[in-house]
Amino acid sequence: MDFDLVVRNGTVVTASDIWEGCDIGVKDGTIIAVGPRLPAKPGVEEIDAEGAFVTPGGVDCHVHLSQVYEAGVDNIDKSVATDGLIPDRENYVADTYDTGTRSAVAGGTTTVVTFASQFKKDESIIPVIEDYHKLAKDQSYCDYAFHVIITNPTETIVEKEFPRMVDEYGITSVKLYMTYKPMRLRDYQILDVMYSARKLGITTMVHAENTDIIDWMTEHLEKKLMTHPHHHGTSRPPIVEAEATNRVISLAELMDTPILLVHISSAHATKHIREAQTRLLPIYGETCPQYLFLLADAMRKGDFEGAKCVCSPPLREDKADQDAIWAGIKNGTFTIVSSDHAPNKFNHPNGKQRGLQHGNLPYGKFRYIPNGLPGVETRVPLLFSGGVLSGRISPQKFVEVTSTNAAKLYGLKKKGAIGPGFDADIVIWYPQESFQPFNLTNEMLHHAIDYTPFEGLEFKNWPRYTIIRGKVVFSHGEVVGKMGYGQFIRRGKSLLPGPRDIWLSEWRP
Ligand code: DUC
Ligand code: ZN
Ligand code: ZN
Repeated sequence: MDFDLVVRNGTVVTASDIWEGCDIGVKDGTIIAVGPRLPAKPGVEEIDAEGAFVTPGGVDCHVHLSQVYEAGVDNIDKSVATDGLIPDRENYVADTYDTGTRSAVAGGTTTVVTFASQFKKDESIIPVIEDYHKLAKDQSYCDYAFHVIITNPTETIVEKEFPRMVDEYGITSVKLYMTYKPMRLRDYQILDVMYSARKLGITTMVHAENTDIIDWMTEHLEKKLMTHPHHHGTSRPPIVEAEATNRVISLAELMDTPILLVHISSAHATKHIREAQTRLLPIYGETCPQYLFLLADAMRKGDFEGAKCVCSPPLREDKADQDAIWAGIKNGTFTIVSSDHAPNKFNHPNGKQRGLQHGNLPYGKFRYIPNGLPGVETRVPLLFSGGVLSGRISPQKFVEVTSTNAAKLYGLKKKGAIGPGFDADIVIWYPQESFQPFNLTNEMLHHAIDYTPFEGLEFKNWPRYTIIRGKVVFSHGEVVGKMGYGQFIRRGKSLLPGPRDIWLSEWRP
């Protein structure tokens, strides 16, 4: 056959199967054959996988890049942004498309879906989408697509612009926040979004936390000077996530529309999702490596060191929450494991240090610490090393939750699998016998952030090659791909089950 790349002798894994001694034949960036001893003409590029695992490139559908920075930085409503919950990301406090996607490919991720974020006062999402296109164009090392964050769902936006978003721009998902003053939607507004999303086949992602509990707890903790970074967790006990999760599942059931609960951190919320799925509602769950590998004690370090691990929902106190999340991956409650790469530099006045700028306390005030952690590069290796190689999940489950399901959920039809017709997005691991486990340091990573929350963790393997559409972009620790190689991907509708046409009242919206 006429290949231009053959990956030889791998242990090829898909979401359902493992084939040892398997080759992958690639032509013009597409996989055209998978099987043993593929015949290739002389001179064709070959990579010997040496019996090592070969998996589909990671698909990370929860990545924040260049958010706020430049894309309407003049547009920020400072009066609401100064509550510290929207990080001011000018001065490269966070990752841009350049640094963030460089980091992605170095960790075996070949496609990211990032966010184009509307500001509350914006009356149109079209310029928002255009702004993010400008930020990403010619900047990306890997393929990319957008979700749109909706903070102001006007009638014009949901009725007239959502159809344009889907048809003209190829964007088939939105994210909503139930908390954060500058972003949150009331239940009424969530129904407005769901009503339109249902008609158009849009997947709605929801950040589910009860905003009034958070506000009340934060005010009262502050009066008692309980403002150390770890009290970020005190202000958001698991019931904060569980109540909002249960409520938004009810809204989705009323509207008969699929939703994804993003970054789920606790056993309680997981139970609500599981129960809804058991009733066959199209409710999907996402969790993240930080909830699998870190606990709240990471926020207790030093006076302010713990700010590095402040994210929302917070890391949990109780190992039982972590165990429930692992169980939820195994039993299928969690459709995907994403990074929620939401980075801020630690040693920067506009980064985590914002938490020290109020009140002269050595441990600062948690409410001003920008929420979020870097993790786009570590997600796939963490799940492979701490999941597959530690015996917690099978190689197939790893592929399912880090790649295949994400591609299906978000309508990335040519991504997420090793099979004829799929893009040749491939990760080749090191043969296990020859790999020397190591402890991670931030210097090994390729992001623009000055720390990793996973510092010191042991890795038992790491991607040896990352290949995107048939091109090697990362090899033996070095990014060899070019900025701008990554392409924008127009997405189709979700390939996972959608509305069921079962209604709770006589009126069928
Ligand atoms: N939600 C996210 O999705 N990412 C970072 C912070 C947050 O609250
Ligand atoms: Zn969120
Ligand atoms: Zn996020």
